[in-house]
Amino acid sequence: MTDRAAFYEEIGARNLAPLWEVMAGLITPEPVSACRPALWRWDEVRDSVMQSGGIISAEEAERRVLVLENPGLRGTSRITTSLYAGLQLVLPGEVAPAHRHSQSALRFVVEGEGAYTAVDGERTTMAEGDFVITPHWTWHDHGNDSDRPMIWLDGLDIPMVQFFDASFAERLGESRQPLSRPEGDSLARYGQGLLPVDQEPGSLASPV
Ligand code: 1HN
Repeated sequence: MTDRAAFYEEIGARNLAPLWEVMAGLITPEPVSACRPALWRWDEVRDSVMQSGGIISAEEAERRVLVLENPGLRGTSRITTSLYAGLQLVLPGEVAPAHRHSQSALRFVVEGEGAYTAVDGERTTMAEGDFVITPHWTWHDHGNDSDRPMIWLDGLDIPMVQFFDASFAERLGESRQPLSRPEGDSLARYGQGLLPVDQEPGSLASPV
């Protein structure tokens, strides 16, 4: 064994490592990413998402989602180094039970009409093209009382929250959260882009 190898072994036992062996890989002249360009074709993806409906229920899965996993990041549930994305299916009559977590979510409705998501005590009925935000630590559940499947794209900041070891979550223990506001309340209150004069900020997240 060379002097260096012996030294590395010795300091390794003290949880020390020589920077000079790894420095060029740490501080690169240009950004280095394991993330690869990838394309998901809707006809293939839709076929797989619909098949998942016969494999598991939304209730059992908690969230029946096929994760869009970057080919350079397989096994990490990431579409990019910093972002999670997946396609979620809620079939007619199904409920995805209420929970909340430190991660924030956004959703783009891709297919369907008439399913709802409930966020923080308010239900929103969704249709293709809608954009819904679910701020961190807000209770949320989804249900489909329509007669058509609904599919949407979920985007979450899971890798960023993981990076800071800040992931925590809670299940409500009931499928649907209690509703405290009528549908449309958020739009009526904040949809003009102005806050009511007496508004007390309840959290750092947008109330919309
Ligand atoms: C989540 O809460 C949803 O609420 C979707 O619809 C995808 C992926 C990982 C962790 C939580 C949802 C999720 C998720």
